[in-house]
Amino acid sequence: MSIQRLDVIVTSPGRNFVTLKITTSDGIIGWGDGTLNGRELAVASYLRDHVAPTLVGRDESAIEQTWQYLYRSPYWRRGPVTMAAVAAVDMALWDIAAKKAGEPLYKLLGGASRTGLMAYVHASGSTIERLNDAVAGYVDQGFQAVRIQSGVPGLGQIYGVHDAAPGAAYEYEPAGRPATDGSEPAALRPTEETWDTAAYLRHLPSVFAAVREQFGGELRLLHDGHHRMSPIEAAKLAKAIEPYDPFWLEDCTPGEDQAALRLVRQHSVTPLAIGEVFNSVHDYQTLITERLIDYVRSSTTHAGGITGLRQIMTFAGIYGIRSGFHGPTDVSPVGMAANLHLGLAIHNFGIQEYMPHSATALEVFRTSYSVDGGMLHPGETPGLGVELDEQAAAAHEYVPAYLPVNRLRDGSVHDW
Ligand code: KDG
Ligand code: MG
Repeated sequence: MSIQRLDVIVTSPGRNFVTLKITTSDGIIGWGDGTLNGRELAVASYLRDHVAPTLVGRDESAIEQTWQYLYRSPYWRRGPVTMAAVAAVDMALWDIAAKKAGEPLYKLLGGASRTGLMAYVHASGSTIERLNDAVAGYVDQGFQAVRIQSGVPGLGQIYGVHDAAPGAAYEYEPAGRPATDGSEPAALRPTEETWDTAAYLRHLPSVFAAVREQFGGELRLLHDGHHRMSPIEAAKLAKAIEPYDPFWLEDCTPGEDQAALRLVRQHSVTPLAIGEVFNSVHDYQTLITERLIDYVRSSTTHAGGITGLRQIMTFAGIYGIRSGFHGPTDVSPVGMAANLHLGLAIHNFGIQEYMPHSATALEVFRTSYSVDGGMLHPGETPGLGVELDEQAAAAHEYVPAYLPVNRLRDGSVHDW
C-alpha cells in the first residue's frame, strides 16, 4: 500500500487552520495539523508545492523514514514553517497506521502510562477581582491547575488578558484581522499593544498573593511571561513569586537565548517551562543537559509531529524533565489529539494546556477526546480520533489574521 494523494485544506471556522489530508491507495485517510498562527499560507504552500509531490507513491507505514527524509533531504533544516509541514505529514501517517491497526494511536506509542492527563486552563481578568472570578469558575468545574494572567495598572490590552462576559465561555484568540489604513496600495497592519516590564514586575506578585489567598495552597498556579523579560528581570520575578508556590513560570525570557535561564536558576527555585516557539530537539540541548527547565512546552504541531516531539521527550526523560505541551486554540483539534495520545503514552508527562476550541471550529473538526473533572483523555476511536468535515470546512474561507505587535512606551518594538 502507498500514499496516493495529499490535499492541503485551509479553513477558517473562527480562526485559520492548515490541515493535511493523506489518502492511501487502499482508501484510508489520515489527518495532520500544520497550523502556524499568522503564517498559515507559508506552511500550506510548503506542503502543497514542495512536500506533496515527493511523497506520492511512498510506503505510508515508513513513518520514521519519511520524517528523516523530510527533515534531512531539503538541506534547509528546522524552522517553524518546515517543522509544521513535517508535523502535518507525521501526524497523518500515524493516524493512518493506528486506523489500520484499529487502535487509538496511544496504543501504538507504547500504550497508556496513566488513566488521564491533568489539564490546565487559562483564567484571566483585567483586574484581580475579575481574574479571581474566572479562577472560581474553573475550580467549580473541577480543574486543578489554572494559568493566571491579569491586567497591569496603567497598561491597556496585554498578552493573555481578556475579560469573559459574565456567564460566557472564555475564548482565547490573540490573532486578529489586520487593520487597513485606506492607503494605496492597501497596507495591512497587525494590531499594536504597549508594554512596560517594570510596571508588570511591580504588579504580578500581588496577583499571585490574591489568588493564593482566595483559593488556598492546593490549586496549581501557572503564569506565562511570553518572552518579555531580560534574564535579570526574569530572575527577579521568579524570586518574587516563589512564596506563592507557582507550578511554573513560562517563557520568562526570549526563547532563542537558552543560556538566559542560567541566571534565573541561580536566583530562584520557581519551576520553569519554555519551548512553544521551538521546533526541534536541538533548541532544547542546553536547557535539558544543564537542567535549566522543568517542563517542555512544545506541541506536536510545531515540533515535527509525534515523531519530533517524542524525540524531545525521550531526551528530556533522561534528565527527569516533564511535558507541558502547548495546547492553545491555534493548535487545531488534530494537533491537540496528537498531543493527548503522546502525553498518555510517555512516562514523563507533566501537565497539558487545554483551551477549548470554539463551537464553530468543532463543527469542522469532529473530535473524540474528552475533558472530565480537569482530566483529559484522547478517547478510544482508532487513529487520532479527529475527522475533518470537508463540506463544513469549505464554508469558512481563509481570512488574513496576525498576532499583535508589542511596543515599549518609547515606541521601540518589544517581544509580544
Ligand atoms: O500563537 C501564539 C499562541 O499560541 C501563544 O500566544 C499561546 O503563549 C501561549 C500559550 O501559552 O498558550
Ligand atoms: Mg505561552
